[in-house]
Amino acid sequence: MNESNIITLFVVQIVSICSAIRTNEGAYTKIGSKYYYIEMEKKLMWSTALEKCQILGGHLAHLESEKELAAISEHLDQGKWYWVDITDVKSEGEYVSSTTNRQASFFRWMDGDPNNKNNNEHCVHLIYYKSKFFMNDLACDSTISYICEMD
Ligand SMILES: [Ca+2]
Ligand SMILES: [Ca+2]
Repeated sequence: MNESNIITLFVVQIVSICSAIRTNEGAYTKIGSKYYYIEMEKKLMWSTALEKCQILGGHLAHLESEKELAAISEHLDQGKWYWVDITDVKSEGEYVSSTTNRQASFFRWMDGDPNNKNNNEHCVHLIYYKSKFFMNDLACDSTISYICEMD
């Protein structure tokens, strides 16, 4: 790598750090008993959101109770969809938490879901429906908002 490439790389990193600071990216907030970062602007595929949360020192949100879902719901934009840490990409119908690598323990599915539409819905997100947020399985390459959680 020559000197100008190194300088370019350096500048790119500085710019991305400044952008992160400006947008408060990765600023975790205590909601209920946990710390979350809710991405309001960027939309990513599930796997990219998973990596992004790791880069930001956490993991995709691991919801464990109705109480946690209700608490985080207060902070979400009802017009947006948000990835959480559940996927059945390895084995259809077996919903695993990517945080624990074990079967997920808490679900609040929307009526009629999970429906694995077109045999291609393996990642779980939150969606506002009528009066509250529910879970739905969605194609993993959909680009939507996401919620990170830090332990
Ligand atoms: Ca599925
Ligand atoms: Ca679905």
